[in-house]
Amino acid sequence: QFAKPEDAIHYRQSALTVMATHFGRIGAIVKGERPFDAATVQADAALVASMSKLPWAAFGPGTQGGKARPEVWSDNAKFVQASQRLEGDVAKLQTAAQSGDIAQIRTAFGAVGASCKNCHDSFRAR
Ligand code: ASC
Repeated sequence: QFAKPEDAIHYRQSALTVMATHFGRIGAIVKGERPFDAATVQADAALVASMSKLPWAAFGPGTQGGKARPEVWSDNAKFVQASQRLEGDVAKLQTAAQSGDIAQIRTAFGAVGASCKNCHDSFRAR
């Protein structure tokens, strides 16, 4: 799937970067730093949802490196579980975005942020 481990690392970092960029744009709205616009939040949430599916296939055997801790591979079931928690929370963020209700979006945004942090705490090097 990836010719070299570096290609997998580049791919997963890129997917996570795009995801974080669009998540951050929702964050700016949730924090009141940018005006609320439902269509913009929906577009960003849809991108976050799409991107959230991509990184995990690029953490295959032999692709250790980047900021990934060895636990990604040695405790893989927990890593997979953390990625699935994120995907579930992101799906809820997308539903909230479609509702157009800023309070729902804010709550769902917080849950996604907690999922990001949950995985980073165990699996990303500091
Ligand atoms: C972000 C981002 C993350 C998460 C995390 C939440 O905007 O880039 O990695 O939120 O900081 O705790």
